Amino acid sequence: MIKNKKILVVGAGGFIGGHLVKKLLENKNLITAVDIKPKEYWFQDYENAINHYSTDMKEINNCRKVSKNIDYVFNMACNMGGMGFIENNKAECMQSVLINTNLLIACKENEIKKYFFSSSACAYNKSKQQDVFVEGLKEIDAYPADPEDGYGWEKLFSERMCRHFMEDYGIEVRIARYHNIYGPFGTYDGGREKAPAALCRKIINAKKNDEEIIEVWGDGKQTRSFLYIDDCIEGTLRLFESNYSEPVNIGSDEQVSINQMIDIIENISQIKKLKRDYQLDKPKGVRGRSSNNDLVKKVLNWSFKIRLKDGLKKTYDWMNSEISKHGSNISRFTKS
Ligand code: GKE
Repeated sequence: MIKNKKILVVGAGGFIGGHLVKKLLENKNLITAVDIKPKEYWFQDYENAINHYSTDMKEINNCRKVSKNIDYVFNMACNMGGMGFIENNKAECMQSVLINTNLLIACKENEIKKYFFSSSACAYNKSKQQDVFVEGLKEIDAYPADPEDGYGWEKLFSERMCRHFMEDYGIEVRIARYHNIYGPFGTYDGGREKAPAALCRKIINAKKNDEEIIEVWGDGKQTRSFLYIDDCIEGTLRLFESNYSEPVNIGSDEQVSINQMIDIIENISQIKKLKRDYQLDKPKGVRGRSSNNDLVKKVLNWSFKIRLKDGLKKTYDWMNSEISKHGSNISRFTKS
């Protein structure tokens, strides 16, 4: 594991960024933590980071300032969320290209040695994702290019920007395509939440209010795979320390339908089976998606360990305690 290095984490106030900073601090690294959100809205508190900045990294001079005298950079920052956000905020999502581009320019000027970019399964060609229980996406399935509108194009374009900064200027880049990461200390309400947290919230509230029905986006048959945050961080750090500089999946190949995920969460909550109001007009994204992990096993000897039912239990329990603390009031995890 990386130790005693000066590391800049951009997006440190967010879900994956927050868990990454925690892990890097445990390994005695000197962290500069940056996020656009004001510090009181950061998802995790870590006083022992050496610098905290709340600043807009779409501005190149902010990128220049925070990347001075740094060894490694992790770009975990983008304006994103679940399908409910990215389908309705395409221009907002595309502007994250300014963060990655300006950060790379600043890294070149400040002679940064190694750079991580958090890409996404949304970069994959949509034609490979039109059925339920599809074959897992292989890294080559990103081309010919037909990614998720807005957000997916930003991720794919930014992957290529990283590659050309490596080819032309020698910055070592590492690129992970994340497949729907979930877990505690993530968004669970307010519009940016992804399906695991959204459905945990709906079932927690149905139990609390003794309701018998929950709203489900789509017909519930659509399929996904979901990766627990601890596996995501372990895979991210193993990729960063490897010599592999092409995009690679960091995901689970445990593909389930949304209905099956709801069954798992109902079992966790020990609630009687709920009626499901299928809302076909709500944002659905692709019909089916999963991660093919052949390449990541080959190049990193990594595979996910935490099964969906176990990761959902940890997530559900954390959310249950959060919701009893905050109720329906705005918390840092529900701000839109
Ligand atoms: N968010 C949400 N909320 N999704 C729901 C809900 C709900 O209450 N009920 C059912 N779904 C369904 C969605 O309609 C979609 O078909 C599926 O769950 C997954 O939705 P999601 O977790 O919001 O996002 P996606 O997996 O479609 O896409 C996400 O993929 C990630 C990478 O794997 C993106 O939104 C990004 O968060 C990211 O690229």
